[in-house]
Amino acid sequence: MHALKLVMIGPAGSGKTTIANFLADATEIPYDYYPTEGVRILEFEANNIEVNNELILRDIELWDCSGDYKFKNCWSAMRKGVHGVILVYSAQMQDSSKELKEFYDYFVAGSKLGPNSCVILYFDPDNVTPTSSFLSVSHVKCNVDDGGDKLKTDFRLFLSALMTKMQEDKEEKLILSDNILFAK
Ligand SMILES: Nc1nc2c(ncn2[C@@H]2O[C@H](COP(=O)(O)OP(=O)(O)OP(=O)(O)O)[C@@H](O)[C@H]2O)c(=O)[nH]1
Ligand SMILES: [Mg+2]
Repeated sequence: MHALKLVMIGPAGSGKTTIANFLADATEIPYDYYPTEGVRILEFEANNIEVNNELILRDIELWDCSGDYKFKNCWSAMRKGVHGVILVYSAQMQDSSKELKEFYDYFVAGSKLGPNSCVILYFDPDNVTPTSSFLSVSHVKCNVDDGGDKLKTDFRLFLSALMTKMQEDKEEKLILSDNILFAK
């Protein structure tokens, strides 16, 4: 089966590379901030993902995109064939809700994906209330330093919901095409 393409996007310096490395077990500690130039693609396997009561193994292509607008001309290539989107923001930075909305509109709505195909990961070590206003998208607080296991579990839950939804959509399409064949 082809790999599941996930795009990770959010403001520059919000923690995408930190989180992506952690999820792909490619963490280099200590990690300093080096802006991502364009995009990095991390390939790894996610196993034991529950889809319709079955445990599935799936290849993941995690696109760790730069949040810098100078790479905006790459956005269409980043978005192509995307299955799910991970939005990242940091509550330690100035309010990024405007940027998040722009990323959501382009990468999620613009790919005809719904809020279920997206998750928001936010870094908030000082427990400042999240500023994001996307109520229909699930928000998951994360910290690679002390909540690592939780982050991996939350990621797995997101994959499970995403792949279940994709399977349902596929079955619905099959039923529809069968009905069309019958109607002919
Ligand atoms: N979000 C987040 N950031 C962390 C965490 N722990 C440390 N950081 C720090 O937050 C900074 C974020 O840096 P990156 O992950 O490179 O930021 P980025 O979003 O990839 O930035 P661009 O590639 O420029 O778009 C780093 O200095 C990290 O060390 C964490 O658990 N979550
Ligand atoms: Mg980065």
